[in-house]
Amino acid sequence: FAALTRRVSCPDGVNTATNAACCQLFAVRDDLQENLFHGGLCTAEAHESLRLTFHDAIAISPALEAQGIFGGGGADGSIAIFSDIETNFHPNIGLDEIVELQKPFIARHNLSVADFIQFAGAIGASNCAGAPQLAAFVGRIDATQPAPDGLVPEPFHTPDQIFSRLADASQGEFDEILTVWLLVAHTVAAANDVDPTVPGSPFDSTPEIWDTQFFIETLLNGTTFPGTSNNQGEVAAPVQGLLRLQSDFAISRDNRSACEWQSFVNNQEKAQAMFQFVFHDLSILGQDINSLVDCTEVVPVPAPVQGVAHFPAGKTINDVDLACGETPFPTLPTDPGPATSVAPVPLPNQ
Ligand code: HEB
Ligand code: CA
Repeated sequence: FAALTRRVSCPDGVNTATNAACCQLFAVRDDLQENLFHGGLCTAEAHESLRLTFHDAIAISPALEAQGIFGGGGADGSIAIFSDIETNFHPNIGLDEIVELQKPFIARHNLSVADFIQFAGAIGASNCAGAPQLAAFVGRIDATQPAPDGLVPEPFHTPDQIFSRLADASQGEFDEILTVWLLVAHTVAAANDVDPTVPGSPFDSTPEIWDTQFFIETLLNGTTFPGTSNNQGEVAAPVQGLLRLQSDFAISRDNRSACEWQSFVNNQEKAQAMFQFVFHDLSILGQDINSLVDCTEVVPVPAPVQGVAHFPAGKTINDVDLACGETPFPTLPTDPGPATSVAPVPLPNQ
């Protein structure tokens, strides 16, 4: 069995790896943890790095290619290589910030930009308690041209638009069910630009924990807005301080996805395993997996989830907007005490 366990010693004299191509990632990981993620925290930089993986990867369209139009290269680093162009696309609003924060790291390491973006997202997510260990590959080929505009979903798009865009990007793989799996990422997320009067408004009450509160809280009846009430792509949230995207609202109640959405409530294992699965495929869109090296072993195994699935204080099953007719909503405890307001996620250090 020696061949199964043989490891190479890395030139850094400290680490070993299953493939020499992974050795360089240890230094990238340590640099990111120390100098971007504040010593390994699930803060705004981690959230934005994870969002960036999606906005780079999803910009690929076989449907455009079929019309003879360049459809983007997927996870090819174009969002950073051509940041002057792509961060001006409307759905990429706010990503200029994390792209600029990542550029010095890209400059001082030797990864392709495409590999770096996906790796930074995986390391950022690993800082969130309860997250899965996300896949890390090296060997992606960098973009030579920017992706076209119009390929990244917007929060004001309908489920039809979002489902068909994700299916196109993935050659049919990301269907309604896998779209819900991808949206597990919104458990560690906030919005800065949907309502610019309240930057950092989180999508669930635990934006630093990879738990299932996002699925619970998106299914509560909406009653309030964190700031102003007339923003494109936003609908009423159930708890003060939370921001609810119209797209999350619509997909959580659409009859093609509502039961899948509810199935994540209090199912931590599912929230880990399904996102781990879809991130693997998202992170290599447009690339040839046969020319990539799997270096997932370099990604830290995240800490276990903190807390138990619950209704926010003051909420019960009576506040749930039941959208899945097939299965009863799980029984959950309510957080004790009076209803509280959820604090914003602090903005990245400039
Ligand atoms: Fe997401 C965030 C949308 C998917 C991840 N998002 C976000 C936002 C929005 C969205 C609007 C906010 C921004 C600002 O800042 O303002 N998304 C969306 C849509 C979709 C999505 C429409 C389709 C359905 N995401 C997604 C996915 C992922 C994500 C798939 C994975 C990767 N996001 C995310 C994150 C965040 C977001 C992580 C957070 C960021 C921060 O916090 O900053
Ligand atoms: Ca959460």
